[in-house]
Amino acid sequence: MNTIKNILAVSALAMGIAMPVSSFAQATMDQGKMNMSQASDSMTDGEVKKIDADNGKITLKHGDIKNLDMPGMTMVFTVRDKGQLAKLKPGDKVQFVVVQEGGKMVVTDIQSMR
Ligand SMILES: [Cu+2]
Repeated sequence: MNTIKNILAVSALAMGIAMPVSSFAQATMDQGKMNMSQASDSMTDGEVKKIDADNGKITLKHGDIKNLDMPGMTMVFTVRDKGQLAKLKPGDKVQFVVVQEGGKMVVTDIQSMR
């Protein structure tokens, strides 16, 4: 009898400890997922500096890229869809979406603000 009581007490205790931990882990994970999906959709402001349509590259002076934790700077991006470069020219104000893919920054969407 005592053994069963002890087991019950121990498992109740273990559950009391385990529950908050797992619900905390769950909440953290959900938040992580939420942040990621929000981040991948977030547009970054920028200004076109240079376009290399043949190689699908664009030089952008960009604002803070929240999803990549990158402060504003001027840098070269690879554009996934080269066709999107056709309607842009240096000096254009743009909004773009950039993701990190295999260590490379890839612009998945870019739109002129005109
Ligand atoms: Cu940058």
